[in-house]
Amino acid sequence: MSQPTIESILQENRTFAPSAEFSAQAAVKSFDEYKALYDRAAADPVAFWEALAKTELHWFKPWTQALDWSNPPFAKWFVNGKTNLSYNCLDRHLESQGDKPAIIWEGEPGDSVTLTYRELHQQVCQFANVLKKMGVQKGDRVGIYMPMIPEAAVAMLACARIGAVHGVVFGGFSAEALRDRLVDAAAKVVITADGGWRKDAIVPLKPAVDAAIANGQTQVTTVIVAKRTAQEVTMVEGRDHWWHDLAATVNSDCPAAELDAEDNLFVLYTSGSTGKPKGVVHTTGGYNLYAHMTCKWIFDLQANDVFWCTADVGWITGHSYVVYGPLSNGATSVMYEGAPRPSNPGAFWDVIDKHKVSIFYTAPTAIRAFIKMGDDHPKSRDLSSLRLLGTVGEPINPEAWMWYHTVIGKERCPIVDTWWQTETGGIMITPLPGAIPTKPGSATLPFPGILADVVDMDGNSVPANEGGYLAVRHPWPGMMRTVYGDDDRFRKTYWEHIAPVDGKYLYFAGDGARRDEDGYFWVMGRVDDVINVAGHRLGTMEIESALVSHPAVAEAAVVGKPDDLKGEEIVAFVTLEGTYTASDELMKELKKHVVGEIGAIARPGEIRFADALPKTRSGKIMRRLLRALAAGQEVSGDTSTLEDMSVLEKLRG
Ligand code: 7RM
Repeated sequence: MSQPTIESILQENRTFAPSAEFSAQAAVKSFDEYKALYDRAAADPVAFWEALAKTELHWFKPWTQALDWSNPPFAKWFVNGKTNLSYNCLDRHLESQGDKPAIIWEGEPGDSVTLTYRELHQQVCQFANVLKKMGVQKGDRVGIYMPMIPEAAVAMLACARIGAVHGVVFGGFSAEALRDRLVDAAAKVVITADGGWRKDAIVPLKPAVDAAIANGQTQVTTVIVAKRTAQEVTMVEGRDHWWHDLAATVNSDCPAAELDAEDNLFVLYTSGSTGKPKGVVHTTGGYNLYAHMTCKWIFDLQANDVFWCTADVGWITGHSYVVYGPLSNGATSVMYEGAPRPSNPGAFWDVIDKHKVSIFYTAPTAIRAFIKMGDDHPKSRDLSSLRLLGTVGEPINPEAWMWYHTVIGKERCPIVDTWWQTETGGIMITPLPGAIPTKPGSATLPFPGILADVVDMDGNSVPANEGGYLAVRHPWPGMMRTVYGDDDRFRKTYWEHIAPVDGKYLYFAGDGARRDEDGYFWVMGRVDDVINVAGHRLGTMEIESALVSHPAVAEAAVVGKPDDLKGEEIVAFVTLEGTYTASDELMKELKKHVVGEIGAIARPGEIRFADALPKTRSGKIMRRLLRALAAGQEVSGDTSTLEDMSVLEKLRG
């Protein structure tokens, strides 16, 4: 091995198998069945995906080649095949289940709307005609900056229907962040709303669009505004139009365009730790197949399931598991506008109770927030409709996993801890819930057809329980195709970090991980965040987990601070559970606790108590900012994705 990667220092040994009842009804029913499926797919991944593409999706015209990998790292899947994602999500379900709910939407103030497949199809066709009328053509980029209302899904599906490329920008982002993305994508049209409801207040959106366009950097000539909150907005004559006014001028007859499998479907921006956000490009056929299959098998979709993924459509999770995955499968998808808030900390449990949600998919950061709010909220609602739980976004610390398992799942629901990225299009490492026993904190095993591994810098697999780089050895249909307008950045960021082995390219995910003796993956955090203590490279996850396993700690983030002697010293930022207060005693106790859980090597040199940690809007801790604070430096680089600027001010003290 040319250089040490990451050392693994924490072990978690509990195992949870699905119940016999769950396995019996699941798509994949046993570990042996998973293993056989996995091995068959691994022996010939292209044949595996090709067979599924034939049976699971509608094609106007078949492909001539399933995978073209002659020009790595630029993959083409289902070459020359013609299909349409909106057709696969809507039209093909109309005859068999036109009256089934496609989207159950719940607004924060308690208003709700159910759209059947037939109704959603009608709205999508109508809005696709609006887009055409406004001059949107195949290949044009369309910005979507909306709250979580059904129109957001309608707008996405309408773009997909006519071959326009959507670029959804999370509605919580600032006008500047929106502008950067609109400029990069050269979007001419933006779809927005007057505002949305969040935490009992109206979040205005239209003014941010106006500000993003104001200085003339974007190419936007048309803004379409859905009415949600009905507060006063300024409409610019000739540029701005109300959604409902335009819709009244068109019919809802709009056949799905026969698109090429490799036509661009969307661009979604993801912030790297440095530099400007990358526009991750996904294309039509491969993405559709991947979102479809992962949603079907991982969430074990059955005819009567009510599936709720809490992600905003501004994130990849919202693209793949609020809109495209569930609808492609003909499932019922719940969309919720709001968030748990002081006036209703049990808001999520109300949604589950009211709509009889059977599958619930959320993020560890949300789960830790629920724990902090107390068990009374979930315990006072009827959660008996739940049968399966999922998490995504970060490693889930075993404490949070156990709480999710007992308090929400009543020890009855399997938990799928799903590892994936904006770049991967869909879930990559995950339990199949009826087949794979889970271990708290592990995303377990790769999805069939995904040749994931933990490797060193030369691309060699590292032995069991040694840390290394999470990588994928073979292309998969849902993989990103490039960085928008920057092929070079795509190649350098993801494919050249680890040297190609025998001319074979490996996808480098940027995460550190280890595999245990059963081959289970344990993600240890971003390799950019690794801390180097006296020559030992430690991932952030394990130390944070050890801290959170102390009853006083609600959340923890650890970073390295330059140290003359050791290279780096560990600095831990910690938020406390409600009943605890910061003290020197507690600090000493926490340091001792980490030493007891992991060993002296992981002893934090410093512990700083904080009210809150700096997070991105999707809940990921921004350790880059904490690193600067710990080192006493000014925070530099992009902070536009920070959820709450005041958190940073407070930490600065
Ligand atoms: C889906 C999403 C991707 C990064 C990824 C990891 C981290 C996501 C897990 C996880 C451990 C998980 N897309 N990550 N899921 N780490 N266990 N189950 O989050 O592009 O926004 O982020 O998130 O570091 O590389 S993303």
